[in-house]
Amino acid sequence: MALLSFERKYRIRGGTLIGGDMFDFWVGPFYVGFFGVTTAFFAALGTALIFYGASLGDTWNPWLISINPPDIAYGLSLAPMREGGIWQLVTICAIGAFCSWALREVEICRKLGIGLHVPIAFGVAIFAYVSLVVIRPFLLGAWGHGFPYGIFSHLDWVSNVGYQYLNFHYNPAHMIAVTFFFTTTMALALHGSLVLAAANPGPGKEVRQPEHEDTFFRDFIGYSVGTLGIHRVGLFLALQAGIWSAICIVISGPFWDKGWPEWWDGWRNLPIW
Ligand code: BCL
Ligand code: BCL
Ligand code: BPH
Repeated sequence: MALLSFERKYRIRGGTLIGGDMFDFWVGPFYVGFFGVTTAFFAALGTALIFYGASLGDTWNPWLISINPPDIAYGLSLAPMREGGIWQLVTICAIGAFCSWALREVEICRKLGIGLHVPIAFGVAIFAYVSLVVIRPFLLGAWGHGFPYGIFSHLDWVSNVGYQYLNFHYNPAHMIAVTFFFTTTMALALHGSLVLAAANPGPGKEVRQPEHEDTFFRDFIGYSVGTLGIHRVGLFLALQAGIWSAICIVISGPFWDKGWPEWWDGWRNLPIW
C-alpha cells in the first residue's frame, strides 16, 4: 500500500494540530501523531480499569462483567473507586480515547488536504455517547443515570429506562431516530447494489458507467440523486439518526418524566377527531 505514488508526497511532516513534529511519523501503515499516543494512553488505561473492576466483581464471564455507575445518592460527586468511581474514570478515559481518535482523524485529513467530513461524522457518534453518560446524568443530577459498561447489563439498562416511560416507542424523537436508521440502511442497500450492478454486468461485458446508474433510477422512479448526491444523502441520513437518538434520550427525564404515550394526549384530544 505504501507504494502509492502520491504517498511519498504526503508522508511528510506538517499538518499537526499541536506539538509541532512530536510523534509526527508512521509505524508501518499507521500514522501515530500526538493524538495516536493519547488514544493509546486512554484506551489502555480505560481497558485496564475495566479489568480491575472485573477482578473486584464475582465473575470473569465476559457477557456478565459489568462496571456500574455510582448509586443515585452520590449525585454529581466523585464516588469511591469500588462504588462507581471506576465507572467514572472509565467514562473519562472513554471520552479521552474517542476525542483523541477524532483528532487523529483530523490530523490525517490535514496531511491529505481533504475535508473534515469523517471526524465531524464521528463527532456525532461521540455526541450520542456523551449525551448518554454526561449530558443526561448531569441534567438529572446524578452520574447514576449513566449506563453500565457490560455486554448484558447495558441491555438491561436500555430496557429498564425504556419501560420507565411506559412505551418508549411513543417518544417522538425516538420515532424520528428509528426512521432515520431504517432509511439509512435502505439507502445503502440501494447504493451498494446499484454500484455492484454497474461494475458486474455479466461475464465478458464491459463495466457500465455512472450514466447507467443514473439512468436506472430515472427509468425506475423518475429521478436520480446522482453519484455525488447519494453520498450527501447517505451522510445526512446517518448523522440525523445519531442526532435524533441523542435528542430522544436527553429529553427522557430532563424534559418529560411521564410515560411517552401521555405526550400524545393533547394531540389525541384535539376537538377535530
Ligand atoms: Mg450497545 C449491542 C457495544 C452503547 C443498545 N452494543 C451491542 C454490541 C456491542 C455494543 C457489545 C454490538 C454493537 C455494534 O455492533 O455496533 N454499545 C456498545 C458500545 C457502546 C454502546 C461500545 C458505547 O456507547 C460506548 N448500546 C449503547 C447504548 C444503547 C445500546 C447505551 C443505545 C445505542 N447495544 C444496544 C442494543 C444492542 C447493543 C439494544 C444489541 O442488541 C447489541 C448486542 O448484541 O448486545 C449484546 C455497531 C458497531 C460496529 C459493528 C463496530 C464494531 C464494534 C464492536 C463490536 C464493539 C465491541 C465493544 C466491546 C465488547 C466493548 C469493550 C471495549 C474494550 C474494553 C476495549
Ligand atoms: Mg430504542 C435508544 C432504536 C425499541 C428504549 N433506540 C435507541 C437508539 C435507536 C433505537 C434510535 C440507539 C442508537 C444510538 O443511539 O446510536 N429502539 C430502536 C428500535 C427499536 C427500539 C429500532 C425497535 O423496537 C424496532 N427502545 C426500544 C424499546 C425500548 C427502547 C421500545 C426498550 C424497552 N431506546 C431505548 C432507550 C434508548 C434507546 C432507553 C437509548 O438510550 C438509545 C439512544 O437514543 O441513545 C442515544 C448512537 C450510538 C452510540 C451511543 C455509540 C457510540 C460509540 C462510541 C462513540 C464509540 C465506541 C467505540 C468502542 C468502545 C471501540 C471498541 C473497540 C474497537 C472495536 C477495537
Ligand atoms: O474509526 C472509526 O470508524 C472506522 C470511527 C468510528 C465511527 C466513525 C469513525 O470515523 C463514524 C463516522 C461513526 N463511528 C459513526 C457512527 C454512527 C452515527 C453517527 C452511529 C450509529 C455509530 N457510529 C455507532 C457505533 C456503535 C454502536 C451503535 O454501539 C459502536 C460500538 C461504534 N460506533 C464503534 C466505533 C468504533 C469501531 C470506531 C467508530 N465507531 C471508533 C474507535 C475508537 O474510538 O477507538 C479509540 C478507542 C478505543 C480503541 C477503545 C477505548 C476503550 C475505553 C477507554 C474503554 C471502554 C469504555 C466503553 C464505554 C465500554 C462499553 C462496554 C459496552 C459493552 C457497552
